[in-house]
Order: sequence, then structure tokens, then C-alpha cells
Amino acid sequence: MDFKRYLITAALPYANGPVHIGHLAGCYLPADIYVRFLRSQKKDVQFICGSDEHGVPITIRAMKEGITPQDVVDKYNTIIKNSFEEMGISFNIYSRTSSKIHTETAQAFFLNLYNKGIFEERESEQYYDESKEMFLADRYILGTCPVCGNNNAYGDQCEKCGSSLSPEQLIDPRSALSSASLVKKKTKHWYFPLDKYENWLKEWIVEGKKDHWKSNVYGQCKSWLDNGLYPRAMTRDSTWGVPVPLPDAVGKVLYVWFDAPIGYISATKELTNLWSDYWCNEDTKLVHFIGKDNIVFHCIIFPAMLKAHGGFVLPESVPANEFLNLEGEKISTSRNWAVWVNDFLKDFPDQQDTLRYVLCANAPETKDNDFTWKDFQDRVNSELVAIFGNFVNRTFVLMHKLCKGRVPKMHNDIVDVSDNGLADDIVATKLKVEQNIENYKFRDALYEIIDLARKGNKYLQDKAPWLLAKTPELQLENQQKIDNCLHVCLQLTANLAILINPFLPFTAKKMCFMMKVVERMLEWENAGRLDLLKVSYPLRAPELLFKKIEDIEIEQQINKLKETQKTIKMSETTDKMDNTETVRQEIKLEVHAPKQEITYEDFAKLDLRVATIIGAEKVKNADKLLKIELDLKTEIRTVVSGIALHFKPEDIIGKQVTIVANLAPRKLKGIESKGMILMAENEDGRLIFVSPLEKADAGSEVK
Ligand code: B3M
Ligand code: ZN
Repeated sequence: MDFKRYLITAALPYANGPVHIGHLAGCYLPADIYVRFLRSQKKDVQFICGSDEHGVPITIRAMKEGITPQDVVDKYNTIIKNSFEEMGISFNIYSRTSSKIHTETAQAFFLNLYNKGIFEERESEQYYDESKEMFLADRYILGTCPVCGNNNAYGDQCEKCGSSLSPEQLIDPRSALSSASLVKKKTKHWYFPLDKYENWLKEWIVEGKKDHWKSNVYGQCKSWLDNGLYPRAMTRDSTWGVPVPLPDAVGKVLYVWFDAPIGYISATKELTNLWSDYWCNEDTKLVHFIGKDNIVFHCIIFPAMLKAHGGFVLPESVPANEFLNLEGEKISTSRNWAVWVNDFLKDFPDQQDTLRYVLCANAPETKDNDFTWKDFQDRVNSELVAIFGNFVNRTFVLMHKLCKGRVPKMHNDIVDVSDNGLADDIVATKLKVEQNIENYKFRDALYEIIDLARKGNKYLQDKAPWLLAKTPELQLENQQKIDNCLHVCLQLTANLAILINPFLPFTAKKMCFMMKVVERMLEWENAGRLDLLKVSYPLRAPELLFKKIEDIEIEQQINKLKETQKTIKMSETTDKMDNTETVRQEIKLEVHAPKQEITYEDFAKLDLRVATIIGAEKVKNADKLLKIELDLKTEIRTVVSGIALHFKPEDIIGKQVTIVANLAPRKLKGIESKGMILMAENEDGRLIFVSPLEKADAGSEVK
């Protein structure tokens, strides 16, 4: 399908910290490459982003820094915006969700659904942390997953088995902010009935997107859909956020994941009066660039909201990336384990493109990837400097030396196979780059361009014009060969500028300057042409496009990280209790922390039994679930367990396991599960049954 307009969004970063390389690699850089590519094709495109200024992460940061939430967002919005600008992330608008237009747009959206009677109004008891005097967002409630027993499941999702949860389903919920156990308080909220959109979503995603969404994205959606969708509260008790526009909703705001994606719409409104041409037209291609932790919100919840509202285009694609780690460890804002973009630019001034290069060449497109400083140095020195930069530089130096600083003529009567071969390579590369970018394979696209420069180097090496210049007796004939060689190399240089422009825009600009061409030459349709630089046209002296990264620079960065590591270790030991932190990684730190003490009576409430597995089969439409039949001597029990990725049904029959026999029954995929099988979990995530060392009688009590 041909689209008339393109609406490209990049996840709205929480304004609770600066931007780091993981953010760039995860969504802003690929989005920018995509947009620059579209613009170079003269497409009608709007690139939308802004700060996400609501939600718990902001209020917690404010609490921690002892300032107001408004101070927090003002401070970080500026820092983030500047970093993006400096890195050449070319948004058409970078807005903020604290803007008036956003409040109005989000409230109108809410009221539209409200007036249609879409929300379910529910009074419920919700978890309240008395020590912090606040109701807790789902993400800030931890507890045991009823499906797989993971005791650090979040109130909205168990990351171990992928089940979608609500806080009520967690066993022994506790506060992630204070570790306190929670009390329940009555409160009223408006729920969006996601379950009612399940069939529509299945059709739209499972049938419509299976073959063209990235497999990591499709897979995550599929598992959410397989696990079943539930109504979700779209309002929260808080003073920070977009007020719920209803008279009886004092002290309530829109859930941040309700208002944030609407931020894409309000930012477009702020940008142009023609906003509805983009948002309300079937011939708009809407693409959301995000990180993998945002998939469910962009692929399931927001589309369902748009569908409920009606009149909006749905995302054509959501090319989410996986995560970028740093020197083998997860990047973390709160632990300061990151390379901050503003710091990078201080240490490596004017080297935006080297960072863009490495983050794209090593982008976590299909799996989590690692950024290491050594790899940064290697890629810059052996790819950017030694291949691309070197080719352009040699071409310019030789042209000045052997062709009087002007574009030499092409002598058509002596054109040979290698000249033609290189011309063909240029055209072929253009096509491959196009295809790869259109399929969101930016790494592969970039590789093709470097490979073309590599071919240029080989061509130059084989022709060796500097040797031809050394035989004065053949001067005329050789000069023609020299001319042809440098003519081809210069046209290739111009083509490289066009191809590299979406990826390394600063470099492409420098190349235009050296070639004395206007930037319009960079339009994509010009790629493949061999007459981009006019014969006899004088060119400028070469500038070095990239700087080699020295060992000492890398050592400094590594030392910086080592210092950070020391601080992290210290604060982790001295400061374990102060975990009013913002980001999820922080919560993960708690994973192995000992649990609260319990009394013997607490323990005695558990009815633990040995049971023998006598049957096991996969649950239909649920990759992770096994339906297991257990012999408890006095009865045969069915338990549904989230272990299908770890065990084959046929391998576990006959095994003896320990179960919690008096756990309240729960329906999973329509099957009633009575009890939970206990598992030990290795550091590598492997699960092991907790079994008696010797065969015990089925049904015997464990105490
Ligand atoms: N602020 C989450 C994040 O930064 C969230 C994205 C909103 S996109 C509408 O990861
Ligand atoms: Zn689980």
C-alpha cells in the first residue's frame, strides 16, 4: 500500500532523568534514521516526540530530590530536549505532556469514551502504602505470581512467565517503595474493558500483523493475548497528572499510560493545524518506535483506546527494539550505570556521528546487545575511520594531487569492467539499503554502506593511480586512467554521502561542504547517479571526517565506569533501605533481598504436600502453560503451571513434586488450577522441582 503521509512517533521519555545511550539505541536513533530516509524521499512526514511528564516515576523522583514534580519535569525536559537536538534527532516537535493542549486533548479523549459509556465504574479496595501515604501504582506493588510462583512479580505483569496480572492476583503483595506490606482502602476508578477488545485485537494482530511485525513484538503481543485481557483502571489517586474531567473525581488523575500515548496526538496538534490530516486518515502510515518494555501499551492498550474512540488511524507497525546493556550490565538511570549523552558530548565534542554509528551498527534490533567502550573504539577505528573516512580522504587527496583539485573527465573509450562493476555496486547498494530501512533493519542497511566504501577502497587500491603517475613516458594514456579512476571515486563519494545521510547527517553535511554541493544533492533519488559532481568543478580540500579513538580515551571512560561501580556497591550495602527509587532496575535490586520475618502460625497456614505427576499437557494458545494432573492419593488434582518453556510434558510424568495444596483455586485459560507446584530457580533462570530426596507417599504432608 502506498501511503500519502507518515506519522512517526518515538516513545515519550519520562522527564525524570537525562538521556543515555540505551534510550538512543532503543528508539530515538532508529526513528530518526527512518524519518531522515523518508524526508530524503520527499515524503510528507511528521516526527513526533515530547517529554512524558506524568506518572509515578516523576513523583518519586521529586520525593527523592526534595523538589516538586513540576521542578523535576522542568529540569529534565530541558536536558533531554538539548541532548536530542545535539545528537541530531530531528523531531518536527518535541512537546511536553504538562502542556495545556495536552491536558485538553487527553481530557476530551477520556470524555469521548466516558460519554459512550465505555468505561466501567468500579469501587474497589486498592493497595495503600501507609508509610508513604499513597495508593500504589501496579508497577510499585511486588508479590508472588500465582501462575509461576515468582516472588518478585509486578502488580501488572510477571516478567518471569509473562502473565498479565492485576495487583489483586499477587500473593503477599508488598510495597516496592518501602517493602511494607500493604493495606486496602476504598476508592473509585474508571476501567477500560480491554477484555471486550480481545477478539478485535486478536484479529488485528494475530491475523493481520503476524508476518510483518518484528517477531519480538508479535511474540509479546501473542502471549498477552493468549493469557487473556482484563479491564484496566484508567484513572489513579494522585495529585500529579491530568485531572479526571468529571465532577465526582476529585483527587483523581488519568493513568499515565492513558494520557501519554495521547501525547502523540496533542503534540501533533501543537505542531500543525493540519494534525487531523495525519491522525484521521487511512492513508497515513503511523509507526511507533519504542523499547520492548512499552510493547503492550502501544500494541494492545493504545490501539484499543483508539478503536473505542474511533476516527483515528492505527499503527501500521511498532518496530520495538530490545535493550542495550553497558559493559555487560543493565543500564540503570537510578544507579547511574549509563553513558549519558550530555557527558559523552563533553568528552567527545562534535562526535555525534561516531556515537550514532556505533549505536546503529550494534543496535539491539533482535536481541539485547552490549555496548562496551572497547567495541566502540574498534568500530570507530576499523570501520568508520579505516574504511569510510579513509576512502573519502584518499579520493580527495589524490584528486588534488593528480587532477589539479577538479573533478576529472571520464574517458569513455577506456572504461573497464571494474569501473562498471563499481557503478553496479552503487545501484545495488541503494536498493539493499532501501529494503533494509523499510523493514526496520537499520544495522544491515548501515553495513551495506560501509561495505560499499570497502569496495571503493579495493577499487582504488587495484587501480593505484599514484603508481600510474610515476611513469612519465606514458603520461597521456596514464592520465586518462587516473582521471577515470578518480572520477568514479568522486561520484562514489557523492553517493556515499546520500546513502549515509539518514545515519550520519553531520558527516553527510561535511561531505557536501567538501564537494561544494548544496544539501539538496542528498535527496534519495539521486543515489545511483554517476553525474552528481560536474566535470572540472573545483572541490575543497579534504577535512578528516572521523577522528581515531585513542586507547587513553577509552581507558578514561572505563575508569569512570569503575568509579560508578564502586559507588553503586557502597550505596547498595549502606543504604539498602532507602529504595524510594524510580526505575524498575531498582526494584530488581530487591529481588534477592530476604523477605520479612513471619510467625510459625503464618507458616502453619500453608498446606504443603508431596504429589506425583501423572499427566501433563500443553495448554492450547498459551506457550508458557502446562496443565498438570497430580496424584495426591486422596484425590487427583489439576494444576496449571507456567513452566512449559522449561519442561516437556512427557519428561515430567512420574516425578514427585511439592505443592501448596490449599492455595485458592484460580482459572487460567478456562482451566481451574488448584494449587501451586514449588520450584527452585537458578541464577540463570533454570527451574528445578522441589522434590523429596527419596520417594515419598503421594499426598504426604511437608512440614
Ligand atoms: N514514558 C515509558 C518509558 O519512557 C514511557 C513511554 C511513553 S510513550 C507514550 O519507557
Ligand atoms: Zn509468573
